[in-house]
Amino acid sequence: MRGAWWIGVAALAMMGAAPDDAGLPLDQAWKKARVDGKYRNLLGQFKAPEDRAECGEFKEIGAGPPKSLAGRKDLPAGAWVYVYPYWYVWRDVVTGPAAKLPHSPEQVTGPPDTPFAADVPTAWASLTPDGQDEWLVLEYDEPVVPAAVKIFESFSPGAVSKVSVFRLDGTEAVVWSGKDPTPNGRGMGVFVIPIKESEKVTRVKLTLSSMSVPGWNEIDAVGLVDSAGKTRWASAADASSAFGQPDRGSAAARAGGAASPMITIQNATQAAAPFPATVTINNAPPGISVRGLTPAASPSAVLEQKVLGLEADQRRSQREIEALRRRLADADQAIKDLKAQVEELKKSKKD
Ligand SMILES: [Ca+2]
Repeated sequence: MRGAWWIGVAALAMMGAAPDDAGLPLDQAWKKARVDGKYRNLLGQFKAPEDRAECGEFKEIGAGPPKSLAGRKDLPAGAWVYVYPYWYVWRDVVTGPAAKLPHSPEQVTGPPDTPFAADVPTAWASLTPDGQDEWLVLEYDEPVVPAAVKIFESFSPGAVSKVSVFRLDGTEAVVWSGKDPTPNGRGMGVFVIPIKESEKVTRVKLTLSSMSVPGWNEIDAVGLVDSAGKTRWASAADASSAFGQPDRGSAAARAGGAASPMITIQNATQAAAPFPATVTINNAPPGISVRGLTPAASPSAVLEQKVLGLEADQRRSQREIEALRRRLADADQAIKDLKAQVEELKKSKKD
């Protein structure tokens, strides 16, 4: 009996491992579908095992969709790659180093590089400060079992309302939702979300309640911490909208954003009160200059941004005053205590 049972298990294991049935392990399939980094920003993943008859184990067809999926209305436009049993649809064909436009989602790739709270071009900013709620999707080169997500919020923080990860079969799992604890008054902060997830993931999606947290809720970087504690940085990113790029992003962004006021980078920096205007330029990546970025600001948008910056500055000063008051009170008490001790000593000497 025992022998027969073992033979049965071995037969099942062989069937499971046979490439004919299961295809590649999903992390290998993901890398194969990316074709050595040629494609980035996955827009969708569709199961079509029957297409192996035509495509084999792997095929790049460029613009899709394939015949098997023709007629479906939910298919994104992009580059289609088949790795049995899935079609992967990519937004980007990488032909060289990615251009990092100021405030674009690509500014969230790589480690954080915005050293202080300010509206600077090294972080992602949405098209409008509060015109709509926003999303940001980060993609990582290496599929990992995640232990945490670290969100570097660099301006008007506190708007993240939901975080989800995408597993390698394309399914999305919400790992956190609620009120972002990053203090809005502090100007910047790092929001760390521990994750319990047993499957490997390659993408992270943030949802931001931008409408309910005033100002541009800017994100500088999003780290994906693996189960060994190593932090990975995104290699590609996409967002619902981007500052200075009214033509990209969702239909809602285009409809709602086109009429919204824009401000130039220079004005935005002046509005972020405590930092001098030169900060933006000094900290911008090489090659980025202020010239030709965005149309001139409307005066009301500049003033609005200036008020936000001054309000944040005022809150910071208020906290510093409160801290100084507490230190003064502590010092007063310490002096009183010491005086009392001196009196005690004098008294005991006399006695
Ligand atoms: Ca906002």
